[in-house]
This record gives sequence, structure tokens and C-alpha cells, in this order.
Amino acid sequence: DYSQEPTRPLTNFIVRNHKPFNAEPHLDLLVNAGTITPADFFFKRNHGPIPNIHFDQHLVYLGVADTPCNGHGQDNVQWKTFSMHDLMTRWPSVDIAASLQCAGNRRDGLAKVKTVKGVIWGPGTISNAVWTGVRLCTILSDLLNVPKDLLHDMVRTYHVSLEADDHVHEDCCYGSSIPLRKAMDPLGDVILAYKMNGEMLSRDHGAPLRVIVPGYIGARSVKYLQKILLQPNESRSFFQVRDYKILPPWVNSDNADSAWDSTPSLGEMNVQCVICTPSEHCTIKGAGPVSVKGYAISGGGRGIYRVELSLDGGKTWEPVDKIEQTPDPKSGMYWAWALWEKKVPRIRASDEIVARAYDSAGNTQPEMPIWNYRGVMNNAWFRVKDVAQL
Ligand code: MTE
Ligand code: MO
Repeated sequence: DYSQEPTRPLTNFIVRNHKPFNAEPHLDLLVNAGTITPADFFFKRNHGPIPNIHFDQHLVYLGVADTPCNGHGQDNVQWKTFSMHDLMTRWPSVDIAASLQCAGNRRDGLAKVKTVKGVIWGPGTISNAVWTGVRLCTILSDLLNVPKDLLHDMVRTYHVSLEADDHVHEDCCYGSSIPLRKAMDPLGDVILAYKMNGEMLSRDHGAPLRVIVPGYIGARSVKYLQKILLQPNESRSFFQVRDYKILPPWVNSDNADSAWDSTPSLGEMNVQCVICTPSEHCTIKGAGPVSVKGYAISGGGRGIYRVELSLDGGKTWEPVDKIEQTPDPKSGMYWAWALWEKKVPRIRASDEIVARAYDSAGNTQPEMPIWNYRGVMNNAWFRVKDVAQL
């Protein structure tokens, strides 16, 4: 039922779907909005109608299962609950700046190679915000009466199933899981967030409560959070086991069934780099130098240490002039994107502008798109052609 959707500033966005609402900001607006993306420019990715959850009545359920389970309707779990008021008063809150990037960012590049399944996103399905909330590890250590030693043991094999209070057609609700080791890592910065950029979460972005899993694909940052279950297996939600996987290139719609189970679910992001301005087929007025701007990011908190630009389709490269990326002041991890810039003297119509990044582990990007049926994690060199400077 889409009769209660929030209103959105549509002019900032390229709308890929209205029901469910899926939209990415125009790239020039995204990069010019600065390091912290205001909600009005922040991409929006939904699998169903936006739920209307009553802040005061919302309860989050928390439990531990000792046998593998599917997460839905677990009778044998002793649930604990906390309200939004509990969350905001019982535990200290922290601010974490982190980017969310959909695993389907740049799916359009893979769709050009061969048919893919999914929303055909361009390169704007990423944004960065400061999230305020409570560390998941604080809540788990405090509320669950699991002895410290046992929790320490569970960290090696357990998962945290995260379920939403919404309705989607693929499954009973949106759900996902992350390894318990990520949730319990005090430097992993996983939080249950109720504020975005200093304001209470909007409905589009998960009100009243969402998970933020820094360094991971956006799909793990579950919005409208209702259930948290520690379990010995990964979530069996559609979104964990039948989606968000890089299926091998020989797998397509006919033979995907058997490949899903043998392919791991995505967690950490790969290295990504996009040119936001100038855009393909644009005309720049004036003969002066052109400022080429974009973003870059990697997964797992790895920083971007180099961004390179080519004007000749990737034959020769030069470093960009400036890369701005700030690590989290407490953990030292790079959860937030890097914005970069390079001034080039001029751009000729025959130039092909290409960008690529390297992260602190030396990971970089493939020259050509690597096709996969779900069209995820496309991080091929980013190319901009046909820019005219008059
Ligand atoms: N959580 C719920 N409950 N429902 C959803 O559809 N989409 C996921 C994730 N969490 C989703 C969700 C995906 S795929 C992404 S990329 C991010 O939320 C998008 O977050 P945003 O809409 O705040 O940008
Ligand atoms: Mo996503």
C-alpha cells in the first residue's frame, strides 16, 4: 500500500522506481553537496512501501538462538525488548560518519554488457552522513545475559540477524545479517542509529531506528529495525541468501538456483571511484581549466590512498590534486567516502576521462566491467566521454 509515502524533493533525483521508491541524486548535486550529504540529496533505496512506525510505541526485540533458525517467529527464543526511549536514555550515544553505497551502484554499466536482474542504477547510489546512535556491542553486552567467555566464543561463528518492521514482496519483511564478530568489534562501529546529520531519522531513511554497518554494502544497514537475533547461521532472508551475491559469470536466470548457495553473501564493499563532474556529453563554457571532481571509497574501513586520472582513455595517468577523506576519530577507520578533485588545463572533445582509485591494501579496480547476473559491485574504471569545451 503506497498511499502513505513521504514527500520528496524530486528535482534532485533520478527516480528509478516510484513504487517502491528508488532514486539516486544527480551526480553534480551529490558531489557539490559536500562531504556530508543532506537528506534531500541522499539516495533512497526501498523494497516496499515506507512503514509508518509510531516512535513511542516501537519496540525492538533482542534474543539468542542456539540452534539454526530462519529468524521468523522463533518460539523458542526468550525475547528481551527495548523502546526508543530506553535506547536513547540507557546507553551512551556516538556519532559515526559513514557512507552507504548500494551493491547495485553502477549496475547500468553491467546491464550494457548483458541483461541483469535488478534496478538499473547509475553511479549515484552512494551518500555520506553522520549517524547518531548506540553501539550494537554495548546493547548486546548489556542486555543479553551471555557470559563474557561464551560471547567471546560465539564471536567466531555466530551471526546477527536483523529484521525490519516493513512489508516487501520478496519475503515477509526486509532482513539481513552480519557476522557477530563485526557487531562486537568495538572498532567496527556498528550502531543502531536514530539520527542522521543531527536530525531524527526521516521515514525514507529508516525511522525510527536503523542499523548502520560501516564498510559494508548498504543492504546490511537494515532500516525500520525490529528484531535482532544472535544465531549460529546467516540470516535466511531473501536479501541475505538470494540477492546481493556476485554469481559467477556463467550463471544466468536459467541456472541461478543451484549457484546461490555456493556463493557467499556480500559484506565489505570493494574499491570504487566515480567522476561526478563533468558528465558525459556535456558542454563546458569558457576556455579556462576544468575542475574534475568525484568520490572514491573502499570497504572494511580501508582508506583511499591514491586516485588517478587519465585523459587518454587509460593509457597514461596522473594523480589527482586533492583527496579529502577523514578517518573516524576513535577507531581510525575510513568509513566515510573520499571526495577528490583535479584541475585539468582543458578538455578536448576527443579526450576520454578515466578515473581509478587504490585503497590502503593496494586493491584497485578492473579496467572492464565484470558481468554478473545480479549486477552487483560494478567497480570498473569510470569513463567520461564526449565533453566539449567551448
Ligand atoms: N531496510 C529495509 N527495511 N528495507 C529496505 O528496502 N534497503 C537496503 C538497506 N536497508 C532496505 C533496508 C538497501 S539495499 C540499501 S542500499 C540501503 O538500505 C539504502 O538506504 P537509504 O534508503 O537510507 O539510502
Ligand atoms: Mo542496496
